[in-house]
Amino acid sequence: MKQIKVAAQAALSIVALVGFSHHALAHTRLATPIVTEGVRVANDVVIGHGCGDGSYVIASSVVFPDGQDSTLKVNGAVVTDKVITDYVSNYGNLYQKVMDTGTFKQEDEKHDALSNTVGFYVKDGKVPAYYTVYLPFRASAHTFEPTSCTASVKVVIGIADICKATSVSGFSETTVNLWTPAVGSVFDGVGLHGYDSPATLTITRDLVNNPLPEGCSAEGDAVELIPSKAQMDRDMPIVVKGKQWWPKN
Ligand SMILES: [Cu+2]
Repeated sequence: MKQIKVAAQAALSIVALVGFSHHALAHTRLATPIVTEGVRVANDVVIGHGCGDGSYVIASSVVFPDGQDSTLKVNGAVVTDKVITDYVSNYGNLYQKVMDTGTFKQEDEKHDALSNTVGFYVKDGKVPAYYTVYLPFRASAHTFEPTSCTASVKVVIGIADICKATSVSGFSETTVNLWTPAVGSVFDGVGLHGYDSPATLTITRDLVNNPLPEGCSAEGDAVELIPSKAQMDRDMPIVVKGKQWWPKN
């Protein structure tokens, strides 16, 4: 009997260890990270855990590449003489927040000067660190340019899960989880455990209805779209009624 008790205690302490190590938990990713072109998808940002000290997630900020000054990569190499619409003919304003104020009481989309949605934020929440949260949004159908060799497009997303609203200098494992591409913005999170580990949405070509044209390689081109430093610095902050709430100034 005594031996069983010891074993049970050991098991309990393993559970406790795992529980306190957020590295054992999932990073913030999309519920449906791979979709097919031409299909509109109800998707979610899935927040996997709170901050390093077990503190609550109180807000989250999401940025999609606007396709204006975003970095384009084709088969891993940066391309500067093309634009995203050479590959995805309808790129722009494809993402809409699905309203859901059950967990975070306040939310809004972020729009660029042309009213295109470039991201969204949620705030006024109090999510226990061990909870998983879904932030619903809709990704409209992406249409691949039929004359291009595009086989897939990976859209790189910038996300910040905020546990304490601080200034940039206050970013740490206990105040924010940054799931952003390292593009040199103040949201890179150098040294934090989500460094350069962004969530992505990959769209694959519908090879039945939109086969690769002649002259393409058998596997086609893998395209990647990454938000620019300028866009990250401009669009990651949470601004409510003209006033920046995060990061604090
Ligand atoms: Cu993590």
